[in-house]
Amino acid sequence: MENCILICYYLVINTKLESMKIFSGIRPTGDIHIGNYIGSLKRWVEIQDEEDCIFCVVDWHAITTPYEAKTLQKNIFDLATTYLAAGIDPNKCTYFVQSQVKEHAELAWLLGTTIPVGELQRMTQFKDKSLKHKDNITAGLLNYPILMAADILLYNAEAVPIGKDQKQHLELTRDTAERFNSKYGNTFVIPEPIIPEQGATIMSLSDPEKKMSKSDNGKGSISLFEDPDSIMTKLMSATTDSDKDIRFDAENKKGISNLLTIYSVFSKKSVKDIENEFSGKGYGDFKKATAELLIESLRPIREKKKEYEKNPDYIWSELEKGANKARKIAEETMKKARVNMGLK
Ligand code: AQP
Repeated sequence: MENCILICYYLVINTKLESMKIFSGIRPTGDIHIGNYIGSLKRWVEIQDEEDCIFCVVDWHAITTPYEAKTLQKNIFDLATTYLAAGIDPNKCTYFVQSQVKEHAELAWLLGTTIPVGELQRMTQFKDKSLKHKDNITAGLLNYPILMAADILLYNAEAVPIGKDQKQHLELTRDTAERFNSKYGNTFVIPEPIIPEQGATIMSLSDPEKKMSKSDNGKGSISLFEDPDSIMTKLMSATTDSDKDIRFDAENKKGISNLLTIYSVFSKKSVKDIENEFSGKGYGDFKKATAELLIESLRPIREKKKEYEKNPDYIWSELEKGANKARKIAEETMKKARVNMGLK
């Protein structure tokens, strides 16, 4: 019995010692889509048991593109509720809203003094979003990756679960930390990206050349809370090709390959098995089956969200507790960064 207690104690301690520090966040810019879910949130839920995770609603990032001040708090609440509905457990991780921990802004300022403007101007997301929001190319949009670097480095994160579209920003975070450490002395941990093997970029259903995106919430994107009829309509009208084979070919059959990826992630079946299952069947059958699978897979998340929405006090109080926990870590890192830079 005593031995058993000792072994259990050893396992708990050892698991804790070996757990990795993880940070990740999503912008509260509207209902998240299945791409955000597959690229990040789903992975967060899977790793929260083993790793030391910090999951954030990154509201300061949301204001870098045009938004409505009147609906921002609602979007923050919706995203915080979505995290829990998808399976994030605030007892297993730290869960909070970015703007409640002011150290994110302070560190972003300090890091900004070390990053050449050219590096920021080269970011693909800056270029894409500048084209999309031609009348609103702000310094905030340019500086987005500095704030993202601060988010990650404040918590000594060793790994960051992201979709492929954020890989370049993570590389900039790594370069920033390395440059800072070599100039001012060892201060920051160098983080690694965690990019899903499957679904690193879910493409738009209407234009499989483009990634699925929240701001493109028309026919191309499926929200986690999309109603079943709409899921069916969007899937049935998804852009495919003139061929007949249900076969994965990311180069020549982007639309069908995207649907195969989605089907595979939600069914947990391999792409090969799905190809065999649908061999000889038409695109219409496969699209209908994908829609039905999505409707059933998203149903529990939709139902849980409705339950959580009835209890906003719980959501806000968990976020506040999380912010208090996050602030303690952030303050420690800031002290080190300030001193190393010669500030008080
Ligand atoms: N299409 C995608 N496939 C896989 N992963 C994706 N992510 C975004 N789009 C896809 C991942 O989702 C996480 C949260 O993204 P975000 O909201 O913080 O920022 P984003 O990349 O700008 O997402 P959107 O959907 O394109 O939003 P909008 O339209 O508001 O800009 C990140 O890990 C991202 O990689």
